[in-house]
Amino acid sequence: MSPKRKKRMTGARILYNVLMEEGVDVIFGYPGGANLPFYDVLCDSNIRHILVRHEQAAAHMADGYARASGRVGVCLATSGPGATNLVTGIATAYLDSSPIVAITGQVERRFIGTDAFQEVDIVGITIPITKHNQHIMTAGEIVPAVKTAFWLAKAGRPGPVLLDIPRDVLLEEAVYDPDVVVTLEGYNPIISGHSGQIKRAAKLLSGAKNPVIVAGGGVIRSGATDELIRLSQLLGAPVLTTLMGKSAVPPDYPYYLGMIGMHGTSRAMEAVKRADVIVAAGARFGDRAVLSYDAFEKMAKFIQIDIDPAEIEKTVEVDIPIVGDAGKILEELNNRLEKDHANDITAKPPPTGELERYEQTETMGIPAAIELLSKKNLDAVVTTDVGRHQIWAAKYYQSTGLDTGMFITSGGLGTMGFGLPASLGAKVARPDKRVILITGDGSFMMNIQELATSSHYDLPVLVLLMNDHHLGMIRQLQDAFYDAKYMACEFPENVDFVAAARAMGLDGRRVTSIDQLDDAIEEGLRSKHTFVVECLIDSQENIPYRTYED
Ligand SMILES: Cc1ncc(C[n+]2csc(CCOP(=O)(O)OP(=O)(O)O)c2C)c(N)n1
Repeated sequence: MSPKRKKRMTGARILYNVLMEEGVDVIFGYPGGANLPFYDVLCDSNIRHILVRHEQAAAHMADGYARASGRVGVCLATSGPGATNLVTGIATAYLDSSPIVAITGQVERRFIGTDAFQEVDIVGITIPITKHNQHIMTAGEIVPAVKTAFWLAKAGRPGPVLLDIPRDVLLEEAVYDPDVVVTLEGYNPIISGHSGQIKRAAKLLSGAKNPVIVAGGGVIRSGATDELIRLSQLLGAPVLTTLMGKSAVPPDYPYYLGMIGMHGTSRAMEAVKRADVIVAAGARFGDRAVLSYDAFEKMAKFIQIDIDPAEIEKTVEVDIPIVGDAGKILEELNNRLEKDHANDITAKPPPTGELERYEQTETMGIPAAIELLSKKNLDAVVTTDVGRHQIWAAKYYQSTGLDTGMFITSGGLGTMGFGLPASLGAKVARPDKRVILITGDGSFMMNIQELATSSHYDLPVLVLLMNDHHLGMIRQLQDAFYDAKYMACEFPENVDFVAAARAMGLDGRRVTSIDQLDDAIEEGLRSKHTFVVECLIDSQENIPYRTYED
């Protein structure tokens, strides 16, 4: 069915046509009374629909799809509880700057404001967690609203947009005009950096003794890796990343020193402390990355590159702010350095020594399991959940098969339950790639129902489940800060995750020692379906936390 141009049709049909025009090939959704008119159109359409088992998962799938493909992910829910179930997924995408469009059904216009059945003000609820949201009150508004939504989701700093459409707007007729041009006066994201600031930055860097580069998620979103590496090589500057910046540079890049911050490597933190100039690209100096704002500010001169002017100096005083696209600015900065300062800079050789490695032991611990998987150097997209396993994965998953942007994690909101649906969204986006999920028993349970979605649509993911029968991160915090008084952090051994996978048409293997793990992973890699490798973790090894002083 190809979209018809300039004809009268229902709002639902208009919505379908404009989504087609925007190149949407898949929607992650769940039906209800308020969005059924749209499902009626989707019934025999060219847009693939993935029926999830919980709307939260639809939002995470759209997010995983967006991160793995660089395209806009789309999720769909009904009014009321369907819409509120999307909220955690929308907030997750917002905090990690992931472009998704969420479409919600709404009660009919005449009922709005009457506390009608399944009425909720989802536009009001999502104001602080969307880049933009909108009530669509007539069918004639659908085309400009959808075009605006897709443009805004991707323009400048990416993020989620929500469109709320009453049921009767989907049913009423209007003229479909696909040629409507949308312009947003006043919203013009700055792409190229200010040339004067770039000149100043080049001058500062050319005189720096120990420049370092911190790469955040913005480097990945902007595709700035090549220019970042070029800058690092021009200066001989170490590259450090934030959690969101992991996979911005290849793990075997000789100047790469790992992650900074609370869970960073010693070498990265030493490099930061030695630095006289720090270039932060697409990194927002979050509290977990910086550790001590006071100490951080005194350390070095800062050059901050960010597409979002709101991020400049939000937390750290900056000497040279440059607003714009990270890739574009780094390119301009590199050109400037080569043109004006070629004789002033001598690139330092790459730092010697190994990236922090985990010494593998016989114990079935999380880092040992992750290192074993990492050493296989698989060409894979890796997603994680939230907890100790996430941090171990960020530290020790250093596979050379990890492409830029293919480490997908909930860094900003820290959403347990993100991993499984995000991995399925990533698999939909990248069927050519193997997808691996590293998760914990707490997080996995939060969206475990999506194993049924994986089974239904045959979306294979290798799941490495670290079952320590604990909310390990909580246990660790109680260990460190509450005199080891453990409360509400232990789960009894009453869930057989392999059996749960089998109950949903999949398979898996439970392993109790590290020497069984390799076999189980290999079996999972051979499987054509999602395979759960449940590792019974016998240690309560804490992740290293560092303070600024460490
Ligand atoms: C939705 C949600 N609720 C609560 C938390 C707080 N929290 C952070 S980590 C964690 C424990 C995670 O446990 P698990 O998934 O088993 O991972 P582990 O730490 O054991 O590796 C909790 C409860 C959170 N991040 N997200």
